[in-house]
Amino acid sequence: MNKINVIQGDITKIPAEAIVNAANSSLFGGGGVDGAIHRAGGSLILDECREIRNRQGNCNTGCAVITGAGNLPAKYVIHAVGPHWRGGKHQEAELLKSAYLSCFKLISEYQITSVSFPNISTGIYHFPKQLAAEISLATIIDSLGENDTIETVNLVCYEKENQDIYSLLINNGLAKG
Ligand code: AR6
Repeated sequence: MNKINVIQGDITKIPAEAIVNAANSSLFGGGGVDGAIHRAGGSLILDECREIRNRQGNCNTGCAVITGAGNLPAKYVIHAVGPHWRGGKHQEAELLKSAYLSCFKLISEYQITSVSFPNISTGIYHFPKQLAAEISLATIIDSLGENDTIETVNLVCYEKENQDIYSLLINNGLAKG
């Protein structure tokens, strides 16, 4: 039985088989949750990101790659690149959905049983929080229906506002596709 948990906290402190990072295309780290994950995980993660870049170049917006998790309480980090919000007419919604779907492709491939997601794109990339939560929740619920291995999905909100948005959506069954 799949379970979605909405948790307020620091994603680097919550054990899960995979932790999703809100990365950028360079995969070289940055601020926000990306900075927190690289700081807590140690240099091994950046080394693997560098290898991936050498192999395949940038990770495009809407795509994701997977590395080990270094010192984090996890086995994998899935680095997903969400869109930078530029007013809403630049395929931001589709690209955010694609970032979550790319994570689920890797979750299936690596037969991952538990995963924690941050609120991708809603910080430094300024994606509106309500719309982002609707897209992520709908995409996650759809993906859970097509995935045999995943048992637990943690929606880890650093900000209480995001936690409240998710809780309301789940309680009211308002997730939109
Ligand atoms: N645990 C959980 N969530 C967190 C944490 C944490 N430790 N820290 C921040 N958040 P952001 P983006 C939340 O800015 O908008 C980086 O420089 C934060 O409150 O981390 O996708 C990358 O390298 C927000 O709700 O990611 C990119 O250049 C959410 O994580 C760029 O930022 C996402 O905020 C990506 O921007």
